[in-house]
Amino acid sequence: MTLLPHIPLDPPPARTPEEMLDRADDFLAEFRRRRTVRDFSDRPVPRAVIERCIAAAGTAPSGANRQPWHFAAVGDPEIKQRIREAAEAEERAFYGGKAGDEWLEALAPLGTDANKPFLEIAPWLIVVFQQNYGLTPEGTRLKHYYVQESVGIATGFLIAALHHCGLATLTHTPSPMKFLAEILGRPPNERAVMILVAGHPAPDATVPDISKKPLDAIASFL
Ligand code: IYR
Repeated sequence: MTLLPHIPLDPPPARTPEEMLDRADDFLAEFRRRRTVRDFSDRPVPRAVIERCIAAAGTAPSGANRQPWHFAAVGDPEIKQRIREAAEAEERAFYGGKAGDEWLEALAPLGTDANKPFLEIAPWLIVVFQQNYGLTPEGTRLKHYYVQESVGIATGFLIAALHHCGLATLTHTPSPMKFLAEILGRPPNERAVMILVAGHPAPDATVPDISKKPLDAIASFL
């Protein structure tokens, strides 16, 4: 492979320390309001909004810039119904004991169970796939690097973009989730990693009263 042409950086506008702090504070305040939501409204969300948010996710850094992700955005009620049925079947086994006592105890404070009505109520299910290797149209394999890390970063961008638009999200991980690639007809190099449920929260949505670790518990400065 040959070196790509290198072009001048289009830099973000330079900020004074005060401006940086203001912007960091605003960003922190915006993201402190992000909550994982399980009560969704069926109020529609324009496809164009979801398209832009996925495009934002696609700007994420990735190993060797291989961009090892695919986002399948499902708005079709029949496909959502099939996903709900398959996910609830897995979840009934999970909550019925497969998860093990320790895991179920960890989840008990959150009040989750095998019922996943949001999979049909929310306007969009964005199924995040990781591509373990690339496949050219001719069927040749291309090696991908740091796939989990790259897809994790891109998914973080997606959650941030949706939140920035005023939408609620839920990172839902039915386990196992092989059924997603089958229902959505994805190729053999892809594996579903989560369903990102996206939409407006229900007007009466509630969330568990959790707290986040303080800065000194998550960071050290040296
Ligand atoms: N997949 C289940 C269980 C679940 C697991 C974890 I870890 C959570 O933080 C929340 C739920 C479900 O989605 O209900």
